[in-house]
Amino acid sequence: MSKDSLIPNSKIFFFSGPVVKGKFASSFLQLFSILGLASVTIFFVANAYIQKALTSHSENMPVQSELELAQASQGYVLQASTIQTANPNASEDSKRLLNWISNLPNRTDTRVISGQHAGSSSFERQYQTHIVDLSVRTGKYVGLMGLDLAWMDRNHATDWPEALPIIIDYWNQKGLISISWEAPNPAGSGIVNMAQLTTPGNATYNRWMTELEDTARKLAELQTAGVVVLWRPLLEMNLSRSSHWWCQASQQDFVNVWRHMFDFFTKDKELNNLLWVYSPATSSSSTTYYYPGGQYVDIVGQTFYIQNNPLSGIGNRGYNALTALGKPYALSEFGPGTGSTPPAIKTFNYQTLINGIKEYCPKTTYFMSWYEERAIYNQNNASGLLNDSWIITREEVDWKPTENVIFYDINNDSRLDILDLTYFLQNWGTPTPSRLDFNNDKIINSADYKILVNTLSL
Ligand SMILES: [Ca+2]
Ligand SMILES: [Ca+2]
Repeated sequence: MSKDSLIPNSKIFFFSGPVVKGKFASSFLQLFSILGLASVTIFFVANAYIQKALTSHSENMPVQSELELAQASQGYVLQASTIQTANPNASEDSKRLLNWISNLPNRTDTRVISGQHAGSSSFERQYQTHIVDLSVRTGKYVGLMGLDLAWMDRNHATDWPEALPIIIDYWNQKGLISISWEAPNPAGSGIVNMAQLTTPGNATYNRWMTELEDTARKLAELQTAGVVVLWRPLLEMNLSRSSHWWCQASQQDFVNVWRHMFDFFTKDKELNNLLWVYSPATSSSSTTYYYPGGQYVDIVGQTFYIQNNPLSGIGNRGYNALTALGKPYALSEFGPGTGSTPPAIKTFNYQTLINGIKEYCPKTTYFMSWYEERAIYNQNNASGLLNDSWIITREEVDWKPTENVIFYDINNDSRLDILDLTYFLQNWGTPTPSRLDFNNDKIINSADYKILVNTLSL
């Protein structure tokens, strides 16, 4: 390549030159001023890659072999900056939604999805109070609606048909969907021998498989409707034995049951619309003990009830250990009060939650407020919470981009910004076929760089 053709464009990192203009320049300058040292790091990394590109690549890259051209038809070369779903066959929407969620902590605002659980039984009534009435009061719908399949099982035949159209409509209005599953006891009652759930040839196994079949059917109905689900099964597995029948199993038995469900749903049932949420209860020691592995989990979270102490102390009670797993993190079940005792109505200031997230757990990508007394609707300052600049409401859920954005969005977070330019430079020289070859001339060079820069400055 011609060095002269690239060097002038690299002036973008010095805030001069004609390529820095319009919205991109504005957002870049904003990022630079806010992120400070982080942007300086990007500057050095980017320049290092420019220098590497200048010295190690030429305009005259080899012509593609027939084999490589055949591979091109299989899709783009994946970039290191793309977060992979645990299920390799996850739908494109599932993959893009996970990347969007993963990148939320990179933002300066609109970075925490607001969530409200709407219960399980009598779902329609609970949806009306917790979600709709809340929107009437605040002018905002929460970005994420939650429910639990408990009380929607085979013994409660009317609840699921009642919930299904509400879920689909919420999704079609840009809302995200979280479904927990406090599964019925496959042993009927009492202690369950967890090893039996993955070993055919016993009555407990047979009942468990019947429950999995029934649940898979419901999730398949959502897949048919195009709904991606944040799927949160076997939650709070580190609580005391009396809390849920799957609690305090042996580590290996629990991991086996999780992986068995994962394989059954993704391989046998081809449910490619699930993002798998690992969600223990708050603990200073055991939040990662039952982690089934990065190949079986997309998002990590925890149940957190704050009592009178707004999120301080969460670092050593789950946040540090869970975020270290390298997955997006969530307050996947949140509420004021203790686990067993909810607060009185209208005694908790809900703005405390987002203020606590900013101070103590800023990597939080979403929260899911629990229902009834703990719900946003039943406590104070719902408007203060939902109008905070960090909060994402349903109107602000923007994971689904236009075709043009998809084409240039290298890190798949549905935004065109400095991160894409950084990743482009980091991946300079990627063998074609590559999505970095924007002009489709089988070479990744300064021409593609110019196209990206011009796109970002539109
Ligand atoms: Ca992007
Ligand atoms: Ca090219």
